[in-house]
Amino acid sequence: NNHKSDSRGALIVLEGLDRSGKTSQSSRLLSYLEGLGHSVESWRFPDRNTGVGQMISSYLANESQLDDHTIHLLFSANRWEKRSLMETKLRSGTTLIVDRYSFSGVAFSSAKGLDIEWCKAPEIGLLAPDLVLYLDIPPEKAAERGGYGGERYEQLEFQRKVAHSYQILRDGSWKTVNAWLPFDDVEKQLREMVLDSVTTCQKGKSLSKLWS
Ligand code: NYM
Repeated sequence: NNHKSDSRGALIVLEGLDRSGKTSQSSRLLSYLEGLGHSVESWRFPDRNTGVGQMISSYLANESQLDDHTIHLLFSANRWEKRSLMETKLRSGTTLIVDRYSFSGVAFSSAKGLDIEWCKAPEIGLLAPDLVLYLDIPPEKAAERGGYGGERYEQLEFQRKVAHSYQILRDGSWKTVNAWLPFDDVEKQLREMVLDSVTTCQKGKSLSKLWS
């Protein structure tokens, strides 16, 4: 194989509780990498723009009721419907900063009591991230930030369970950042980690699949 053709964009995922700062940090990272001249896009899951995404959105808004397993599979399907575009973008050299991914899927559903292995199963075969950034914040501190909307899951008691699920899911490859530090400090730490991953993927790194 020609190693030059292995150069690609990085798949970077931000995970964390609601109100941990993922969305704001994602957009900062996007501008940062753009400023350095990289090809980069900001994505998020759930992607509410697809048909499946609209079903998810109405569930989250409490406008529809779904069995816990059913909504879990919809979240997963929402990632599967974007999988091939994701691969095309990465191979064409575009870095993707993704706000939530399979780990949110497993963390939130298993926090409801679903079996963790069952939750992971539909994620098998999706692209594995090159970097998972965990924005770590105690649930109480996240709740103090206010701004929980009226959506499902946005309650302190449930967020505590999600935090516990994330703890079980986290492995040594995740990079954890203390997300209750001042925003600029968090941003600075994230920049370094992201740049490192982008450089590694540029040099050539094979794409792998979940769940590894
Ligand atoms: N969520 C998100 C899940 O329960 N499963 C998933 O697979 C994903 C991607 O949706 N509280 C939950 C976490 C959030 C909610 O996400 C909406 P956001 O980032 O607030 O739009």
